[in-house]
Parts: sequence; C-alpha cells; structure tokens
Amino acid sequence: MVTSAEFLLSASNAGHFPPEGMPEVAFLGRSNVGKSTLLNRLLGQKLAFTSSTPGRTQSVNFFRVEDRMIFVDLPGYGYAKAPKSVSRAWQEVVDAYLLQREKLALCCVLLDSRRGWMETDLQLKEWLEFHQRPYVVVATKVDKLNQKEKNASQKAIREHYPSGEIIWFSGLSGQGVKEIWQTIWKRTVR
Ligand SMILES: Nc1nc2c(ncn2[C@@H]2O[C@H](COP(=O)(O)OP(=O)(O)OP(=O)(O)O)[C@@H](O)[C@H]2O)c(=O)[nH]1
Ligand SMILES: [Mg+2]
Repeated sequence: MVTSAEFLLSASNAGHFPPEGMPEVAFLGRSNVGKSTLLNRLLGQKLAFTSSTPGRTQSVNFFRVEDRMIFVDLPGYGYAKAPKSVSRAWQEVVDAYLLQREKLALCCVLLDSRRGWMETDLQLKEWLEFHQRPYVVVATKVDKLNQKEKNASQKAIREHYPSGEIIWFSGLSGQGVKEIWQTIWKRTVR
C-alpha cells in the first residue's frame, strides 16, 4: 500500500496550481458524494477534510503520493445552496484544472450509488469525453444499498455508460479500495 503521502497545497485559482510533474489522479463528483472520503481511504489516512455538510471542499487540493503521483481533490458541483458567485468560481477553477493539466492520467467520477447519474454528472461525463480525458466511474456509498437496489443502480448507471468500468465503493467497509488502486496503477505507470 501507500508508504507516504502528504498534503501539498490548496489552490483557489489556476495561478496557484503546483508545477506539473508526476501523473495526477483527480476525484470529481457532486458535493457530498464522498470524494474526500475515497481519497482518505485510498491513502489509509485522513489527509483530506470530509464533512456531512455539502460544499466542504471549496478549492483544489493537491496531495503527493510517494514519489509516484499526485491526488487531486476537487470541489463538488451541484450544491444547490451555493451562491451563484461560488458556483461560477467553482466552474472556473475546475475547468482550468481539467483543461490545463497535461499530466492528468485519470479522473475518478464519483456517483452516489443511490442516485446514479444526475444532470450535472452527465454534463461532466460529456465534457470529459469531448476533451478526451480518461475516466472511470466509482459508485459510492454502496453500503447503503441492499442487493436488489444495487442491481437496479447498476442497470441505471449502465444506461449512460454501457461498457466502461464501474467500481463499487464503500467508505465504511473499504469495499472497492483494492479495485480502484489497481485501476490507478494501470493508468499511472510511466
Ligand atoms: N455510508 C457512507 N457514507 C459515506 C461514504 N462516503 C462518504 N460518506 C459520508 O458522506 C459525507 C460526505 O463525504 P465527503 O467525503 O466529505 O464528500 P465530498 O464529495 O468530498 O464532499 P464535498 O467536499 O462537499 O464536495 C460524509 O459524512 C461521509 O462520511 C460511503 O461510502 N458510505
Ligand atoms: Mg470533499
């Protein structure tokens, strides 16, 4: 597993992004979907700030993972209560990140397994496909579903994502951590 990881910096605009170097893995998804929780689970330590209050992560946070890669915790979108000025700022910094970073090796697109694709998720997916950014879908909070609900969720996610990889993740049990690491390793080997 990971032997060392550290918080690097938090950037509220593109001017504060660190210089590019190691391959980057970005965590994207709606507010409260579990991005920071997943990142902490992968690293085996609580480096990213998590909260039951949506909209907690408001800037782009960079974490160094050994001397191999950078994890990037992006602020969540689709938080209805966010003022317009905040959602515009969000859009700008996230767009800048996704457009500019040449070392972006993989985007983990997180969907709440109870909700599947929401409108904003589909917009993000189209955007990633248009700009040819590689991504994988992580369905979170799977501990909240029984088997029947999980089957229904899988079917719903597949409607907009017929053949790509779906990884089922639980921040409670750690289910999926191994699979997500396998995918990350595959995409980040230089
Ligand atoms: N049961 C369960 N709860 C989870 C899971 N993942 C996250 N949570 C909870 O969901 C809430 C939000 O988690 P965060 O990781 O902070 O979500 P986020 O996507 O980083 O949110 P923002 O930073 O606001 O965009 C927290 O209360 C977590 O404990 C999961 O897999 N299962
Ligand atoms: Mg967060």
